[in-house]
Amino acid sequence: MISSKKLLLSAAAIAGAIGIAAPASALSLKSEEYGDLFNTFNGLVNSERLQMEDSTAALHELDVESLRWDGGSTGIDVFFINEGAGYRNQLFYTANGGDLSMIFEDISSKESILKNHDGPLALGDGVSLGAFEGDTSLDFLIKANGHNNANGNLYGADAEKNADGLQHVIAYEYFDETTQEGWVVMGFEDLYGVHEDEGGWSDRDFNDVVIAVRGVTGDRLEEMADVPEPSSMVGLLGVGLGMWQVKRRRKSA
Ligand SMILES: [Ca+2]
Ligand SMILES: [Ca+2]
Repeated sequence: MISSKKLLLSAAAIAGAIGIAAPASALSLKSEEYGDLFNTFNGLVNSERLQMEDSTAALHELDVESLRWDGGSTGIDVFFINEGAGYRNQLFYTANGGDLSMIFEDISSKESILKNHDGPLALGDGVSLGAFEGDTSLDFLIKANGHNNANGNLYGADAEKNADGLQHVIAYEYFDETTQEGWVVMGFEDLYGVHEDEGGWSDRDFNDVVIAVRGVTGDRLEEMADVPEPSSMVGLLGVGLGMWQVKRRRKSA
């Protein structure tokens, strides 16, 4: 009989041999130390579109291009919250614009909004990226359907670098009063182009990959002056910002 340890070792060896990341399930946001955080974050994910309403005043939208390591001694942990994707997306990060490092090789799950019977992730699975040195800017990117298509589009925080020139990432800050820790909840859109209402093929729902990240901070959007409105965010925002949008539209009409 083969011991479970041997099985794990051989799985890791196979993963290494064919060049994919080892199974990414070292951490779980459902474990006791995190209290109810998984449910809190998962509750922000609507099955149709990612909507994060600022009802608790704990959520602030962040400028996704400003994300950086918060300098904490525990490093950065990334947790998978949910996916509403037909694609099997991959998640990467870069530090200070360096090489892409993989976080999740196949973001699909038996438990997610758009389930996959052979999806490898459990909701809440997490990976530790470790700590960094000095000021470290971080970009989180998805490769659309990357598990099935090595040439899938990469979508990160810098919209100009995305194939369609649109923003594919949103980020919200969440402060957990229980643990006194800051989190960033991020949603990604995996479809190319503008919304179908504008003649495109995308639903722009930003729930194709949803993650929660500990150890990262960023600049709040509402505190930034002279920032051009990311037009791609129309319809994604909570009630407060939605109203702001309506006002802007009226102004410009
Ligand atoms: Ca899926
Ligand atoms: Ca989508």
